[in-house]
Amino acid sequence: RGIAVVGLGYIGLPTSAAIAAQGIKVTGVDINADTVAAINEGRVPIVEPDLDVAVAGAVARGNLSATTQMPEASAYLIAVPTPFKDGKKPDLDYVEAASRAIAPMLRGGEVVILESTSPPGTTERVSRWIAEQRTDLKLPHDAPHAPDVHVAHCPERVLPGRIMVEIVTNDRLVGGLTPDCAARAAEVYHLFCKGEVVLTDAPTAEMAKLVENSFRDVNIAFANELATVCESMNLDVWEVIKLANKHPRVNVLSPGPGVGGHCIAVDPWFIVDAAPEHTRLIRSAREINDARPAAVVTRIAGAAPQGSTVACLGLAFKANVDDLRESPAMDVVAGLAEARPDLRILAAEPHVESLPRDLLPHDSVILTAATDAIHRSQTVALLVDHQVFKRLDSESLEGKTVIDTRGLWPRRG
Ligand code: SAJ
Repeated sequence: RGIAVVGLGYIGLPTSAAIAAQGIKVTGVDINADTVAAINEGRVPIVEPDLDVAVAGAVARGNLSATTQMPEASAYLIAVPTPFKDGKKPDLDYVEAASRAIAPMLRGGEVVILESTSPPGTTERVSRWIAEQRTDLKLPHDAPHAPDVHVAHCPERVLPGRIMVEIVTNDRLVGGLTPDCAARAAEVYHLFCKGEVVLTDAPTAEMAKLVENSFRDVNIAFANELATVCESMNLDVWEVIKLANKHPRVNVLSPGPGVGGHCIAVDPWFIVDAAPEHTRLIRSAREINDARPAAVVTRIAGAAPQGSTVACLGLAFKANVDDLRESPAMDVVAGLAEARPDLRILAAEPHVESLPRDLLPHDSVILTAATDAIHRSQTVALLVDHQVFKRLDSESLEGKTVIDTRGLWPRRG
């Protein structure tokens, strides 16, 4: 029996490909039949450097196949989404569905590993969901000394844009419901990880993952607050940060138009939800970062003359990726179109070919090339620091009002 990876998204598919690259049989499981069909043809439904080659190779060699039916396997890796429901509660429905789908396939001796970022206590719930369906099996939450099935948490830590590298090189935390569960799960990671595999208990691993992303969120919020302060004092925040970072123990992150993606803007809420009375700083950081797109809209709207044309460069959630979901740049463009219907907005995003669906209702927004957008606009707002935008800093920006939310271009006179 091989390894089953449940959920073939940004984590599950690269993980499947990385394990299959070691010559191990991997079955990827997804509820989306189109995703399954694409993968079985060696195609990749998401864009991530080097993932297409890895998947095509693994499928061609017969080490990776995809299915909508849960298979029998010796190890199950759960990599399904854990969103924050209606902005209020962690949504564990996908984890529960995956656990319940795995339960009937178990014979004893398997290890079930939760990779999805989850609130503390979720790994134990996986064990309980399985136990509810399989009263014939001993699960580690109530039979810690001799469980039939081992259950552990191993949070994913890869950075979009660098996933295929980091999935192999990153250190991994493996938190077991028992020490034996951690040891069993670690064996899976030793198959394909070159980084250190560190063993701990499940709630500590769950919390450590949330801390990693909250640490980054709080530090970005600090940078964003500095940006607002410096703007009010007419100081160049980028210069201030560059100089402060000359101190050997200071490393301020970069301000921007907000925090996007599905992780850093979500995971801190799991900690706030778990301990609302002790999380003033984490909550404030979230609020500061969430307020950024609207502040950028106000800045652009204040600079753009009535009836003029504005170039908005970048729609992706961060530099050098094509992912537009949960993107502050998208929020800025949509917010500007709503706040200033008199403006014509020329949006440029080199990673997409047509205007994203979310912007279609805004008639004043048109997708075009960055050079064209700049040429036809009086006001230029840089929203994403894509490398390809760096070299646009030339005479083309001469005489225009430039709002560089990422500090990509040197400040002009
Ligand atoms: N951002 C800033 N300023 C910065 C750094 C980032 O405004 O100085 C913005 C980005 O533009 C983007 C957002 O923050 O909108 C998040 O980008 P990111 O590159 O910081 O992180 P993600 O969401 O792509 O990936 C994070 C990573 N976590 C950490 O670095 C602690 C990754 O390792 C995790 O695996 C991933 O979340 C996840 O899946 O949890």
